[in-house]
Amino acid sequence: MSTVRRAPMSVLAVLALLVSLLAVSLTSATAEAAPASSGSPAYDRDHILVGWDHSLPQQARADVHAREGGEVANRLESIDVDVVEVSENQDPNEWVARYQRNPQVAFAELNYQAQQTSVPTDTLFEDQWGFHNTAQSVTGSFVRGVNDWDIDAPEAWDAAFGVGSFPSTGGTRVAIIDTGIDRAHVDLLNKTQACASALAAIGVLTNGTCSDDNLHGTHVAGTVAAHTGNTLGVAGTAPDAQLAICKALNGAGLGFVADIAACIDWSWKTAGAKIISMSLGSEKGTSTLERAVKDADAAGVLDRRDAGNGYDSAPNYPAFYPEVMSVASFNQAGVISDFSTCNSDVEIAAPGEDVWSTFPENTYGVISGTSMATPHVAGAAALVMSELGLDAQQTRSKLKTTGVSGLSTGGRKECTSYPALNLAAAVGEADPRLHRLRPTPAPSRAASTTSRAARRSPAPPSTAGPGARPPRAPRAATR
Ligand SMILES: [Ca+2]
Ligand SMILES: [Ca+2]
Repeated sequence: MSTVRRAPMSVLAVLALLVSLLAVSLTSATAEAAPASSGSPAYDRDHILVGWDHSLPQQARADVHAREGGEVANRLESIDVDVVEVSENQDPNEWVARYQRNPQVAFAELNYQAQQTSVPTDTLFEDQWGFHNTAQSVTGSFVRGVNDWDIDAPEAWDAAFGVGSFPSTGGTRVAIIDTGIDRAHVDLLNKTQACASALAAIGVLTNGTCSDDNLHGTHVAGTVAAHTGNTLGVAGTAPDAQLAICKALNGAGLGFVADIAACIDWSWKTAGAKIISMSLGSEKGTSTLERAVKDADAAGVLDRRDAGNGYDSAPNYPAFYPEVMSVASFNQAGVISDFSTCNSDVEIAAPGEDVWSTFPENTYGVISGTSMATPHVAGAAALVMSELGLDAQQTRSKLKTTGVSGLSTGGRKECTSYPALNLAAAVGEADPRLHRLRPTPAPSRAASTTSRAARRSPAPPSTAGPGARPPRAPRAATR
């Protein structure tokens, strides 16, 4: 598969134009900016903007300025707006109010600061439509995307970390119960703070060993917390999150309830995780699993679990327990995935089709499944917890209430239009108006030296634990 993609020239041109406009507006501003307060963007303390009706004569404008004591620093003639200097130590908000009261003034407003939303430098970011969807063509995908069906990750990262900053430590600890992890993957290096496995079917844990002999767990881990902005590979939903990995599924993607329960217990008791991400499931509910998730819940740990790849509405455990937040999958066209289980238990939907993330041995690959949606929600929960200081239940509620409506059910009667995860809304993006200023990203995609194992698809492992229904497979790599 080619590693070089066509970059539409029109998009590139638009990008360059927007970036240069924004750069000019920022670098030419020597004025001091007032810091953004909650919900309000930063603005220029030294100037306000005063707009006129085109018909108002110059002399009348000058009279208004004379009356208000304003000096014109610059005239934006084509749009009839004056940039007016605010006297030293005076509040531009008061100046705006004063000018607004003058009937000859069409409008007066603060000179807000705009900034470019930072798009991380990761070479495969353009394929990560779930973070930022511009209807780009995604390598390995046949789905035609629809603009902005994504979780608005760049906006969220800006709000959380500041523009251009992607810290790789300091975040919430997320446990992943799966097939393990390639800890040495360059995009996951030093991310794993605790590691164990339980594979003997009897719930006995071995500490310090959690290597991934499948690929599923490594892929999930990358979606949660891959190093971001490191000019390499993929970005992670919560770049600063730390991982606790418990391997309860073997190389074939299968595991037993006793081992999964032991891992749940380990995740919060020993590994100190605040969030548990489980991309596994069984159609059989068991009291053992139920007790394990209830205990974790009582300890304030948030369980994320995919709703299953059942193509139907049958309950899937442990997702179906009320303590566990279950996650459905949607695609880059804003449609609930055909493989996603839909039932009354689903609380939120997240990107789950054609998801690019880390594969073992420093490679990357694209796979689909509710397994891929879950780590988006787990990562989002991690970011919300650390940024807003919320507990598990508050985080769960925040993710749901800030979800975006309008997902298509794709005509499936068993599905409803679940809220679509929106990371920016969940962490409280500073200024939603920046959406409109956001340049279309066309990150330079120089031939990557990183091996890009496009669709490395070995026999797809079962998503699931015991008794799982093998996924129907309209697409090859559904899991
Ligand atoms: Ca977006
Ligand atoms: Ca990366």
